[in-house]
Amino acid sequence: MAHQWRGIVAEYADRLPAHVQETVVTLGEGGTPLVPAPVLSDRTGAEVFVKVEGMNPTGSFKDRGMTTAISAAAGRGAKAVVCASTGNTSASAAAYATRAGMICAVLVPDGKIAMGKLSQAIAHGARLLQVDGNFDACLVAARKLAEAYPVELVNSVNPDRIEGQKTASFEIVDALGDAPDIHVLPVGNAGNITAYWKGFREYAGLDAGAAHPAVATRTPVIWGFQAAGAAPIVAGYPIDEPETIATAIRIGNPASWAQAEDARDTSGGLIEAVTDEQILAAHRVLSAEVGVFVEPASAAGVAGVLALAEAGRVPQGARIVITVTGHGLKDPQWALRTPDGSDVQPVRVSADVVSIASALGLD
Ligand code: AN7
Repeated sequence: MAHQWRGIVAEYADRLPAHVQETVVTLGEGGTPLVPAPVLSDRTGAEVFVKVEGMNPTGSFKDRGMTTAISAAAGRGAKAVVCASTGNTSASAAAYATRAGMICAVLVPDGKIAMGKLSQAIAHGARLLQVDGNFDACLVAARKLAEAYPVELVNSVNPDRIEGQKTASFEIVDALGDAPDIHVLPVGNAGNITAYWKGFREYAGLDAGAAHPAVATRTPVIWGFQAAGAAPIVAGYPIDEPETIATAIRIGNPASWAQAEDARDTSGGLIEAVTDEQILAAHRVLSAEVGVFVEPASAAGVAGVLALAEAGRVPQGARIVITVTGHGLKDPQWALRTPDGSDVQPVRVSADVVSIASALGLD
């Protein structure tokens, strides 16, 4: 049999802590495609790739951190885990906890998570509670629950999550031969930007990577993008009532705020905001022109790069990797709406070839 990708814990064993490797709980996460995006290169004057994290087992990047967090919990003999979630963390936690034979409790903001994610958490047997409050309130409650009761917290404030998620940076460097000039990603609770920065630094022989031969000669500049209605890091203060159609990043008080600022400042990067309109326009470019279907939050990075390109702020010829974080099937309704907000209606035809050819304009 040809070599099959074994999941990030086995593939990057030498770069991950020993305690996540004793009882490995994996669904084969990682090894996701790094896809050249010539359409985005043309529009920006840069050389653009997208790292398609929707290709993970539950359809988002969260699986990288969940294999490590659940493996560590399993190694300690944990029986139950809890997370707060805008959707993807709950889908991933539910799948990995089920795999490990653990109970998984998830706290989600009432009515504000995409249907695909809700159905995943339920399908995988999570004890799902819709909380009367937003994500930030859910996270406060999840933390308190984990402090007072025998359940482990698997949000990205759990350092094992960051360890797993940093492997996306390793894969990018392994694929390109060195770090890109600029790495771009959406920012919500800010765990992923923290993890990418850690991974890029370690692969460049910095921090914990000093014990290993350096794989990259440099670290990239980090660009993060928040949704305009949920952009606390851009504003400089928490947003009490965050609002955006990109429900995955509808977060007003990110847990890893300071780490995100460190990634931005140490890398010489930026964290800026994109509007819902810019997010939906980028979503359409990705699906209709690049061939990659993502959920709205995942388009925030592309929206940001396109906005900066229009403003003449993208360095020409730079190699840019944009992480698109979650699959379009999580939240598919956005594809069925035209830019002016009306519903897309499929064309109906009778089952004869002449009508079909005529409807296709082939006659
Ligand atoms: C598709 O699932 O916070 O900045 O609870 O689902 O690491 O939070 C999801 C976040 C980007 C932001 N893209 O990442 C959750 C949750 C997608 C996401 C983010 C999320 P972070």
